[in-house]
Amino acid sequence: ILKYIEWITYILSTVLVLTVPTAPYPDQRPGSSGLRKKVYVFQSRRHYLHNFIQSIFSSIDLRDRQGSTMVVGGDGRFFNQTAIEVIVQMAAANGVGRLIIGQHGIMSTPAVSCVIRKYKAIGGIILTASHNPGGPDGDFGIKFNTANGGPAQEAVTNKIFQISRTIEEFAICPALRVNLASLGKQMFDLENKFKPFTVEIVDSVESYANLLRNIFDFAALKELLSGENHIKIRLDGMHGVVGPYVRRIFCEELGSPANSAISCVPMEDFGGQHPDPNLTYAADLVDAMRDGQYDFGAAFDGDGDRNMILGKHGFFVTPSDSVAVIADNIFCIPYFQQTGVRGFARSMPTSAALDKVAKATKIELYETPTGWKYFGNLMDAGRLSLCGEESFGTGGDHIREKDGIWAVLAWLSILATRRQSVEDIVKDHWLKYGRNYFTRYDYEDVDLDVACEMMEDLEILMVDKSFVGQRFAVGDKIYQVEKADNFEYTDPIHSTISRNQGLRIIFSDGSRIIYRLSGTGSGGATVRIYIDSYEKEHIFQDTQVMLGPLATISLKISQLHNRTGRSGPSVIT
Ligand code: VG1
Ligand code: CO
Repeated sequence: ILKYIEWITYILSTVLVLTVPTAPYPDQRPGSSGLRKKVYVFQSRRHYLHNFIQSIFSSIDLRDRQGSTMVVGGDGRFFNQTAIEVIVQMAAANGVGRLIIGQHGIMSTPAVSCVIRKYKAIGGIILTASHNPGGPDGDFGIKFNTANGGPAQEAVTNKIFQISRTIEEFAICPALRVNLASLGKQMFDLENKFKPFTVEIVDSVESYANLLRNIFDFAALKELLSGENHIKIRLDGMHGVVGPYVRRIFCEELGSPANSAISCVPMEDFGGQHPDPNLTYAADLVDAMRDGQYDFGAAFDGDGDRNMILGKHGFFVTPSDSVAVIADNIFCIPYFQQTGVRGFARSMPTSAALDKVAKATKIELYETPTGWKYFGNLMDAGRLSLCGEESFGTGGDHIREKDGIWAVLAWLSILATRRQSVEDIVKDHWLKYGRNYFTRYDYEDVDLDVACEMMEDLEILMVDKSFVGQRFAVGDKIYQVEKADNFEYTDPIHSTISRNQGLRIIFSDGSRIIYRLSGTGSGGATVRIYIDSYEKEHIFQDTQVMLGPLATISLKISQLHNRTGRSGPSVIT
């Protein structure tokens, strides 16, 4: 009888591992950074989430997976908790030994990158659709990062996609319940397993804040934000994941007043807004800055990897300029004084402002396709220290993701050292290097077939021999095509080739028009047109006025308005 009771207790306390049959979906291809779909897709399609999570686990060799550590976090959007509960149950059933999860399932994308590296995890899963809106009618998304802390490389995402197309079953421990609220370890005995499965709930901010303390001079920043001649800042969390990070780091630690942190309570639907830091979606911040009350402003996206930098009166720093200014002032950041500067990089559509600094400082510059994953290899190989994208992403090699809070601390470090306004620093930069005017037009929710057809037609037109040399005139401005191609990148470390990364038209004065389809949308297509032009002399003009002729040419060449029936872009950045 005793033996029997012992056996019954064992069965009751151990968690059952089940294998559940499922059918594949054809549309689980990860985009620029993870899989993004409408929330209802995850809710209404049977096992849609399970299939994708199983595909992630199956993409990892069993030997690497068994007993391994993985990290899980999310930006707090609707469906975050539900997804994490499923991921925990599936991680246990798939042999993962330990999961490290941010308290309440909250952890920013840069913090996940930091924690993966710190705990030498084999990877991490981030529940976010980044800057896409959230809530029951919004988007949900799943990013997968690998052992270096960065977004999975194409080889990995391709493998995940292949598995998802043929998946027949998934493994799960349906009875396993985890408490996401209480910090500390929770252990579970699984049937047929020797080692217990451990879940560790960690403070979402701590490890990340520790890392930043070793990068920046917090004493100097504290003086800047709360010392005698302190400046006034306004940081807009846009109800995304950065709220707790902003409050802990800027308010509690660096002494900025509590009311400098705006919209810093994470919300499941981001207050109904797009958590996207640009002049359109962060217009409230721009308005609040206008009267000159604040010296510095910044906004972040849903998962905390993007940033927008503003100076007094809402002076806007383009992301392309931002990374160039940081590069030019890089030794205001103690971390780089210690590590030295190994290289700079920017995504192809990002303006060449950074190239000018690289040339002047004789530091290597890399031009990569869009998406942070391309920077990771260069950093791992010790060839890259600082990089940025025009899409409001900036970061260094302290982690393998772009990092919104880091970018703000980098700017504040420059302000603390130079004691000049943001506007003066940027204008000095233009005086020194000339100015790269930049704008991006986004046409959201375009019919996918129309968008693809436009890209195909454009490519046919552009590769025709007669295209090079052709002249386009608007008013008294004449641009002559010097080069036209479909951007292709050979990774300098692994020699892997990424094709089809954007159609480029480069004119004889160096101006560019670039067409790309977004890889982060959740339905339809988003057409992006990037336009930039360099000016040595006329550096204080209005961007839209300066780039107006090129914009007109870009629409003329692509026939975008005729094809889509649109009369203008949904968003201009
Ligand atoms: C966009 C941006 C790209 C960025 C990516 C992920 O991709 O253009 O620069 O790296 O989003 O950022 P696409 O394919 O839509 O142009 V995030 O903050 O959405 O993870
Ligand atoms: Co993001």
